[in-house]
Amino acid sequence: MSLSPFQKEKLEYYFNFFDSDGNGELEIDDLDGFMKKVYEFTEWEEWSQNARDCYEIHECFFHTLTTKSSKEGKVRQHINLATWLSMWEKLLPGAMSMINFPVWLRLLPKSLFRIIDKKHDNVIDEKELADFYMKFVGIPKENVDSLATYAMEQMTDHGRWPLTMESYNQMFANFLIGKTPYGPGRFIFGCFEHMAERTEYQLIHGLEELKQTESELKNLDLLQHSPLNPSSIVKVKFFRPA
Ligand SMILES: [Ca+2]
Ligand SMILES: [Ca+2]
Repeated sequence: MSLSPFQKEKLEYYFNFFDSDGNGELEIDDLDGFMKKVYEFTEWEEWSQNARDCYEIHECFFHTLTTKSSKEGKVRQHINLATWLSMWEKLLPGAMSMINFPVWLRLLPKSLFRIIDKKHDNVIDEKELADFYMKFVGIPKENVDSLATYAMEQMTDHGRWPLTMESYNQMFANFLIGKTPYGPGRFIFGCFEHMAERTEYQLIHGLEELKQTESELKNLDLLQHSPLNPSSIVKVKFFRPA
């Protein structure tokens, strides 16, 4: 399966998200730098249960990543972007939700949810999301508030479906699986709005892309809520007229 340009952009961001030393490769040495960022953001003590859980999940992620990418019996110690993308080309086909991914990947959004949910009330609110966008993703302060407001509207259908662990997982699956820049999963890291603007008009001109987007959103909708309930987290307003 080939990745769409938007998927490549998202997955490249996700690669850099873990490449804490910025050397263009993922390796076990990135773990400490990544965890340092987590400790600074969450203010967790290193010995706390939250910190240890997060460390274990990401240690397993880095180890499995290198093992999975081994070639001809040789374990790769360093994963470059091309290897990372080809891993996703194998993992993504047929996946519709996080449950379709191996455990070592399924734990990542759960861990990220715990990182963002600073108040530990099992729901991500707008302030927490804004804080994450600004301090962890590095989105400029002047853009963060309006972005977080819009992101929360889109991810919760204007507050109807709070951003719990369950719905966050579905957003994260849409982040990984969504081929077009119109699903709510683009707000996981909040830094892809330029793609939505750039391709806004292509959507209505490209029937194939429209069908693709519709089917992605339909999948998400079916997973999110009962098919009997017409209320959907995904609104038609993604399809803006030219
Ligand atoms: Ca690195
Ligand atoms: Ca919270």
